[in-house]
Order: sequence, then C-alpha cells, then structure tokens
Amino acid sequence: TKAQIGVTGLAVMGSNIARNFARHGYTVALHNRSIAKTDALIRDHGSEGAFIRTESVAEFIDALEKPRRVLIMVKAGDATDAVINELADAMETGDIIIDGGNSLYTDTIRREKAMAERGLHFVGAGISGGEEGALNGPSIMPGGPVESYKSLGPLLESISAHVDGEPCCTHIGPDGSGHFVKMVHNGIEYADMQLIGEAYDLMRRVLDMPVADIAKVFDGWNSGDLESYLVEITAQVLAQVDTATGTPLVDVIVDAAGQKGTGRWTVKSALDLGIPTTGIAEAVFARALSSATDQRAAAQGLAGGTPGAAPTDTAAFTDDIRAALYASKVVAYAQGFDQIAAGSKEYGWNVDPGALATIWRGGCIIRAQFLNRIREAYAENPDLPSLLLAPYFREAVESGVDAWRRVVATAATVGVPVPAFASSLSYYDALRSERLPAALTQGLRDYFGAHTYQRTDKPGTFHTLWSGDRSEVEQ
Ligand code: NBP
Repeated sequence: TKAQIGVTGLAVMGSNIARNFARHGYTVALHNRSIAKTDALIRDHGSEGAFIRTESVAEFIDALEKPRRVLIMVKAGDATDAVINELADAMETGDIIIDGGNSLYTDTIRREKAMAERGLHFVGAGISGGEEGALNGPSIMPGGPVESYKSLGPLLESISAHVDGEPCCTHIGPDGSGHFVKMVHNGIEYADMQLIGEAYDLMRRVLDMPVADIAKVFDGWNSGDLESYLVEITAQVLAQVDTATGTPLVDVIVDAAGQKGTGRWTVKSALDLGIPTTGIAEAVFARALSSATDQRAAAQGLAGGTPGAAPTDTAAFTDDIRAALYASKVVAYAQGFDQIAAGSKEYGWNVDPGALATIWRGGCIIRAQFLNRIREAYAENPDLPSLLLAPYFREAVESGVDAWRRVVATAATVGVPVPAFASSLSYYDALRSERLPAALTQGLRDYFGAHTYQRTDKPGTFHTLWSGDRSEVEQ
C-alpha cells in the first residue's frame, strides 16, 4: 500500500505531526535528511500506526499515492527552499507540497509562484500549538490553491484540534495568506504575553503581592472572560517553586526575553501596510529592552516614581488590573485583525476574519474563550470597522475604561513600566478623538517642506507661503 501523506523533516514538530496522522488511521511515509531521526521515530512510536520508512527522496516520493501530498517540517529559510527544490524535481503535475514551517509569507508567495509554473500545488500552512499541539491537535492555517484544499483539507482537518465539533483548520486564501495569518497570530501571542507580564508586574511591584498569591489571581481569572491557554499556564509558571533555592522559579529566571522573529516580522509588515499594530510593536520592543542588559545595568539608580502612591485596596486594584488587561487585549486583537484585513486587501486574499477566529479557538497558543466573541462579532457584521466597535467589545471596554485609566495613571506615578497597557489606552483615546494633533503635523510639514494640506471647510490642496507673505495658495 501507498501512503496518503508524507512528512519530511522529523524533528519535534514533524515527528509529532507524522504520529498525529498515523493515529488518525493514515499511512504515513517518513523522510528526514539524516536517517537517525526516521529510525528513532519508527523505534519509539512505530506501533502507533502505519509508517513507511524511506531513506532517499526517490524512495519517499515512490511511497506516496497520487496526487502525492508531502508535508515539509524543516527549518524555515534556506533549508525549506532546498527541500522544496529537491522534492519538486522528483514530483509530477498535480502533486501537492505543503510547507508547515514558520516561513515568511513573502517567501511563500515566491515559492507558490515557482511551483505553479512547474504544475505543482504549493500550500503554505501556518501550524500553531507547539510540540503538544502537533501531536494532539494543532490549529492549522493552510493557504495555496483552493483545488488542493479539496484533497488535502480533510486530512488536515482530521488531525487538527476541534472545538464544539468544528475543526481548527480552514482554507485561508491563496499563496502566502496562511503564513501571513500565522505570523499575525504569533504577533498577537507576543502582545498577549506582554499584557500578562504587565499585569503580573503591577501586582508584584505596586501591590507587593507574593508570587503564590498572584498565581491564584491568574487561576481565578481563567474562569472568566479572560479564560485562555496563556492565562492558565501563567498561573502554573508562577506557582512553580525552584527546588534548588526554594523560591518561586520566576525569581531565578533571567529577565531577558528571547525572540525567534515572527513578532518582528509582524511589526515590519504592519509598518509597510501602515497599520498601527501598537500592542504587538510594544511587546516586541519590550523584549528587546529586557535584553539590553548592559544599558539596564548602567541605568540602575535613575530617579524613580512615588512608591507611596500605590493603592491600598489590593482587591479593588487587582480588579482594575483585570479590566485593564481585558481592554488592552481587545485593542491588541482589534489591531491584529486590522492588519490581517489590510494584508488581505493588499494581496487579494479575501481572508474571512470570522473563520480565522473560529480556527484559533483551539489548538493554538492564543486559544481563548474570547475568540468565540470575535467570531460572533464578524458573523453579526462582516464589515466591522474595528473589533472595538462590535457591541460586545465596545461594552466590555467602556465598562472597564475607568479602571484602565486608573491602572495606567498609577503605574506612571509609582514608576512601573506598562508600555502595552498605556499604548493601548492611547490608541483607544486616539481612535475616539474627534480631532487629532495631526492637523498641526500637517501645518509643520507644509511649513518646512511645502507638503501641502487639505482644509476642513472646502475641497482642494493648499499651501501657505510661509517664507513669503503667509497668504494661502491653492495647488
Ligand atoms: P527545526 O526548525 O529545528 O528543524 C530541524 C529539521 O530541519 C530537521 O529535520 C533537520 O534535518 C531539517 N533540516 C535542516 Br535544519 N536543514 C536541512 C536541509 N538543508 N535539508 C533538509 N533538511 C534540513 O525543527 P522543528 O522545531 O521541529 O520545527 C520545524 C518547523 O516548524 C520550523 O519551520 C519551525 O519554525 C516550525 N514550527 C515550530 C514550532 C515549535 O514549537 N517548535 C511551532 C510551530 C512551527 P536533520 O535531522 O537532518 O538535521
């Protein structure tokens, strides 16, 4: 018998997805550059299902039923290009190559075009959920030709996570759309984690709460509208006690956050598209600042805030923090969905935001109750100008806005950084402001660069003769 799917690249992600396919009854052809990983998988998990062990690409391709479906799970970048080219040389018209790695969407656009010219289907699929998700059900965001989804979709849907009986996998759109939405998903994940970090820091440094108590607060929040995987694991990480020192583990972890690049890609793309994804940008910059350890060391002793300004009612301020966290989270998602809409428009992808919220409800790192509300918001109004204006979110943010302001004001007075809370609040205030100081910016641009401006009272383009008699001329 031939295999219905082949997986090449059998590190953590690839081997877990291969096992996931096999556990769902598919025959899976296995291939890895170095044979050791293939053999280890067969040795340790060969009994979980039907695997076909192959050594060469030719053998691998020959083991697959037609049209062939090959999932690549290798390191993003040059390694992925090398594997695609090797496979394409051995494949035939109508075969499907799926890249399940964290590839940059512009690479996916380029690869899809090149493969289409060779008569092959290329599917860039974002896969979220880490190792555990890969094995037990990830959230899958496949892009690429719609025809390929007919044959591939059922396989991917069956191994994906399911919520209320619905698979966390749907066809996103053409070429790079799947990897684009996965990239923004990761950007939102950065924002979510930064907001959680700020909430923790406020309880720690403003309210002086013991770490174990903060763990309990997050645990409690996980049964309300903040219910999510990240809030759940925050409680677990905070509750972890280091066996060597007997102190909370979080206190012995070096406070310099790493990043692999998808957050940075999201912000670069937001800048190119002109979308103010401030929550994600603050999160990426906060990680960079945390890692500027020499500068931070040199800055110790700079004048701080007023510790005496800390609120005395711990329970009330903890509630305020919860409201600020929720409102800032709504802003971060609203911005992320704006970026997806802008990318979709720029590249002609037709991404359905409601369908995306649906497949993010399970399997992925940002899975949360909240995604149900986003799905409902787009079902009610597919042309929402901003998620913030959907009735449910508007109500949620407006009812928490006073608490949000108290939190940001208190943090500033006491001297605790809350970049994501504060910039999200500023974004909200800017969005609802009838007039913005951009009018002055336009005046200045016209003064030094004759960049012209528009008037509020009549159409046309105008310039003031700043270095002449300061009269206005129409351009
Ligand atoms: P890695 O990203 O660490 O890649 C290791 C695999 O790439 C091995 O199978 C290795 O083969 C293969 N490989 C390399 Br490196 N260079 C190659 C080349 N030139 N030709 C052929 N094969 C090559 O594995 P991973 O952590 O399992 O991630 C796989 C993909 O999934 C990545 O794109 C990653 O970004 C993405 N992803 C990871 C996660 C996660 O939580 N880890 C989540 C979501 C997505 P070898 O065994 O012969 O060295």
